[in-house]
Amino acid sequence: MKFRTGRLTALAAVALSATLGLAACGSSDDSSSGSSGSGGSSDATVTFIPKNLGNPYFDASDGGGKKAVAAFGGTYDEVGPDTATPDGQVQYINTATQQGVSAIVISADDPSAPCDALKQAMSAGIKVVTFDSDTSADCRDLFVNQASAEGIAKTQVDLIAKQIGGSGEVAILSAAANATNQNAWIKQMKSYAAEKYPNLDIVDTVYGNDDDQTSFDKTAALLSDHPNLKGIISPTTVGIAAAARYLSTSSAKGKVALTGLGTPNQMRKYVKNGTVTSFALWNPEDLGYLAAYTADALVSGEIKGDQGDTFTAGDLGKYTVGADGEVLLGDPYVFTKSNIDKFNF
Ligand code: RAM
Repeated sequence: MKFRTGRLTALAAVALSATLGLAACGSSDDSSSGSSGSGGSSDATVTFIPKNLGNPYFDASDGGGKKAVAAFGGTYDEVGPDTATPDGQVQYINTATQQGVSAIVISADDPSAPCDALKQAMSAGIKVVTFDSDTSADCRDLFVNQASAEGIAKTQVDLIAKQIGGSGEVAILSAAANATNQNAWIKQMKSYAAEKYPNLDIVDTVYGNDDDQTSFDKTAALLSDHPNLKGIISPTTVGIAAAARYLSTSSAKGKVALTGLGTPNQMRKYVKNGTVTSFALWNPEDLGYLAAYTADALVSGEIKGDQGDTFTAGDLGKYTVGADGEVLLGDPYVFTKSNIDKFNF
């Protein structure tokens, strides 16, 4: 997979400086006049809209986007809601459309709530790229997918199965109930678990809304509602960090296993103190970087977005548009005590 630690360090520095440069909330306008990278149109204005601001995952992914936009010489902006609610992104899409940006790059909180606004943007000539969490296919030009849903699901179920010896009660602590990405992964996790681990029962799915406190409270409720619980899968970076924080000071530490999708920087201390054995993720910086270059390839006319179209995404190299307008980043990566210190995002 495209997961190069050398580049990670540089990207982490960019992500950090992007984060530090952000206003507490709202917009981080930044015009760049860097040198032209491979395949770039050089003057695209690209607005990133994350599911929510203040989520370290999107600080990292949008930081990767900012680096890409600087490399091809465009103008980067990031705006978005504070909470991941279904229609919270609509006003930011409308503003970007009024501003006449070249492209909107969005991780959607809901598959359909932002659709009317995105369709208006597209009819105004704006290229729309979803990344991380897709909309319905008719509301965007392309979707930059971090990894296949099957791969993400299988990785997490195999991790929890290994940690609990293949049998027992497991619960899922997800993000928002409408999140396209988590819902696709949960569906695949349930069918894969039923087939591969007949003695592993997924007994509950709860939603922390990608909010730290809600996710923390939902973890406490899961433990009291299911006294025989052996494991939790949290396929969201906010959820797994909050669940780890709860477990780390509770009597369930070391007894109830926890895995899912997390960032190494948020999870490091819980891996080191024995609350968590292993978890997974892709490189969110690479994901944002690829999404920005995908937008630029559409804006410049290098690609139309048809299946089989190819383009170069700066340092990441060449990509091909697959079926259903998808561009795939790579495979999930598993973090453990023995490799976590190699990563900084
Ligand atoms: C959270 C968000 C994001 C998801 C990651 C794994 O940060 O829900 O959409 O991809 O977790």
